[in-house]
Amino acid sequence: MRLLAGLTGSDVPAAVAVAGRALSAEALLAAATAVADDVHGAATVAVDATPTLETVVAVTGALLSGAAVVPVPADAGPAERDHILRDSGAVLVLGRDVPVDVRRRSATAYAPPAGDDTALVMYTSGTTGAPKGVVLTHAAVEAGVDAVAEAWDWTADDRLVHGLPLFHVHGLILGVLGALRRGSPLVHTGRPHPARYAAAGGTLYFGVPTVWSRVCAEPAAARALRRARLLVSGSAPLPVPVFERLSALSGHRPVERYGMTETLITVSSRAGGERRPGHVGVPVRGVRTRLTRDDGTEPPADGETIGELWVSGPMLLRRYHGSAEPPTDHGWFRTGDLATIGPDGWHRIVGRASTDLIKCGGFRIGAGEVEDALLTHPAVREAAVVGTPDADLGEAVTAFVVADGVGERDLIDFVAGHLSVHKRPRSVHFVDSLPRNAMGKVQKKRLML
Ligand code: MCA
Ligand code: AMP
Repeated sequence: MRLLAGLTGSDVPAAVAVAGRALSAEALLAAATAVADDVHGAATVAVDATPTLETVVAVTGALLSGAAVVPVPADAGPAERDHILRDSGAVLVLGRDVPVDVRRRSATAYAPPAGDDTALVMYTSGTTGAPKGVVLTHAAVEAGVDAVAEAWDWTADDRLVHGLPLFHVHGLILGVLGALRRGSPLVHTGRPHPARYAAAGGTLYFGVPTVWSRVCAEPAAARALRRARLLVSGSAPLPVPVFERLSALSGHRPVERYGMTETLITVSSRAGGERRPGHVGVPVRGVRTRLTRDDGTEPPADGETIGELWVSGPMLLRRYHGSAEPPTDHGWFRTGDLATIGPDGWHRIVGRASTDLIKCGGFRIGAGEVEDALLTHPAVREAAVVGTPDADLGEAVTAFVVADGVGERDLIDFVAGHLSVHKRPRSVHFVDSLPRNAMGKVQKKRLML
């Protein structure tokens, strides 16, 4: 299959290792083909996306069979899991209904899917309601992965290292499918711990800002990365002090890139070019960007005037699953991110238009879904959730609730068990009432003071 070109088309046999267990490219292809034999004919297949070799084999196998793959967060509680399975219409869950045995082998030949066929449906949070399924075609994923490979000079000679979750774009599409397509060996460290990054001996490293900040907190680990070729940061803003400290310790000015589940990576600095702290670079191949003000006009590209960032390109989503509304307007996707563009084309992300999307440790968390979860607890009468600045996580999920007879820990554990662990509030404040305007709408800005 074209998306997995590196598994078959490369002279260098890629190997994948996850948390210490490895498969050669040949063995991965044969084990994945055995999975494809199991699921062949199913239109949509979910994968219990734990950070394991089984997940890599399951996703690869389902893609080989031509199914659309729905990664289910490894830490999802019943409410989130049920929503994803029901909404996507996945008929089975690899890793749960159908066990994945990485020792099996098959040589069945499957016809490659068409570019327009759905490769993945990735669930991601909106400002309100439950997560939505982002439909990504094979052609979009190929274009997205190829564009960053070009920007980062990523070849089969690289050895990619990361330990990111395998249920989002960063860890799964770039971090696994990207490696398989390039034919570069992948070492997934299970969890993104600094010492494991240091020990993995990679040339190319991926991390979210929280990971890079933690790497800097362990200087020996950061220094071990001096042997690498390129460090890449994304999924959330990399604080300038972390950029500077990582540069000083590792000898690498990290490449920063910007993207979304809906658009894949659209803007990046280049391996062969300048890296500017606080900036995410210029559009990757095939991407056009523009800024738009509230009145619909385009602000000047002066590096100072802020507008909402719109993007277009071949890697954008096809649709939200189950929605009749087109996700783009004449090919433009409105990101909801506020940005500036300089006269030299360099982009700076300055914030989000809505306070209701929180980026915690690189995870996108909708305030609305956490509020809805809190409100299902019998003791909670009112709830408002905001993102508050956090030195480690970027933003922390912080809840304000009106409730009787329940403790902070109970509510944190309740959300962790109901939605997913990474969406839990990090703190809960009990208040007598929530600040509301004359219309009765909660005034979140007053909670964030
Ligand atoms: C903690 N734990 C709990 C609870 N509290 N378990 C049950 N109930 C609780 N109440 C457990 C967790 O399961 C976990 O266990 C351990 O405690 C630590 O959890 P946590 O505190 O959440 O982890 P962390 O250390 O704070 O995580 C930081 C992190 C993580 C590793 C940086 O945030 C992360 O992986 N971020 C990556 C997000 C990402 O990939 N985003 C990309 C989105 P155990 O240790 O056993 O697991 S894609 C995107 O944004 C676009 C496309 C882009 O641009 O890339
Ligand atoms: P997600 O859908 O989880 O992929 O989250 C996408 C969001 O992450 C974007 O809309 C941005 O708000 C944020 N994001 C991703 N990369 C960066 C970056 N390099 N700098 C700032 N924000 C980023």
